[in-house]
Amino acid sequence: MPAATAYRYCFGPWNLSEGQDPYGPPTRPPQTFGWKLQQLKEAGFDAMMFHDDDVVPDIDNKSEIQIIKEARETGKRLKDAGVVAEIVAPRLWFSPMTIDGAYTSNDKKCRQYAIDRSKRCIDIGKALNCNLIVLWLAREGSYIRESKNARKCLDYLVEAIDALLAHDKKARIAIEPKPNEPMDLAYIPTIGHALAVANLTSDPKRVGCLIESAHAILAGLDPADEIDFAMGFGKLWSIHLNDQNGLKFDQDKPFGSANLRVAFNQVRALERNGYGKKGEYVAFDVHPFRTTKVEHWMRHLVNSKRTFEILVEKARSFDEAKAQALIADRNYQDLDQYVLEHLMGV
Ligand code: XUL
Ligand code: MN
Repeated sequence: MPAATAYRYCFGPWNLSEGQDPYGPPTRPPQTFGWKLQQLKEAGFDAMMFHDDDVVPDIDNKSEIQIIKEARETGKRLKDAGVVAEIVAPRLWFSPMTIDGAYTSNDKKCRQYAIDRSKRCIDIGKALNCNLIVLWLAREGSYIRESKNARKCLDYLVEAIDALLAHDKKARIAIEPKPNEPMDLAYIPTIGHALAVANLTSDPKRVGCLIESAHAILAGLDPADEIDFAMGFGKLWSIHLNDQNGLKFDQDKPFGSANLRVAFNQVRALERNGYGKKGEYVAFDVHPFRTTKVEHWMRHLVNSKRTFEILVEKARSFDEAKAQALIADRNYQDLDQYVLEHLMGV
């Protein structure tokens, strides 16, 4: 039997969010990067994931030299703390230049802004000793179909990714699909789309994907099947585990919070494919509930990690022989019940 994976864990500064939503202001005061780093260490996490402007705030108003200088300073703080930078993602959805999309904006100047900003993001990654760049393609889609030419937008996406691959021969790009929000519909809604786009680029080996549980659920898919699919191509380079109660806004609930069985199947899929054995991290893209008090600010992360670890035990203690016998007998009724009782601990 292959050795069991010893998982390593990650979250981002944005996962210690302050509680604002479209209907109300923050409910917790902002905290410094140093405080977040200390929380991460104390809770036994190994790595931090970043947006470019988590590392260099106000990035659009800084020179390339200043950006690298600040990124190196953060790199040193991480090194001193013994924390790895797992990924860096360009925040391509905030600027006035990305109102109508980033790489797929109808305005050439805006498309160029998005490419230039993404190149700076790769430079920041380098300064943090991190070559994995995540693209959550937030505004690459449309509100109404007639506003954009989806065929042209596919070309724009490939051109942008090619420009990033050429900027740094060591950079790897992981596309994080999401079917909607903020757009009505996004151009890269699923892992199948992400991997198909990877194949159109100049160096498909360097383009993979990141699965987020909630995003797969919003696409009407089971995240476990998305994991098996991506890992069949050797392309799952990071994962954002969380949960989602049905088809509504992106909830980023604690892992397993809405559907423990769906969470269990994600863990089984990660286990059977050997996720983590090539150094991939388990990241939790979860947010505290708006009601969370300051003194409970880390609970959603600590609890998600604990649920994951318990489900790893559940996946390892699942009686495969019993399951296989039920499968051979096409007795999926009792297989279903066995899964429920295994999860209930009876
Ligand atoms: C948005 C989302 C992002 C990405 C990183 O739904 O998940 O936080 O993970 O840009
Ligand atoms: Mn995410």
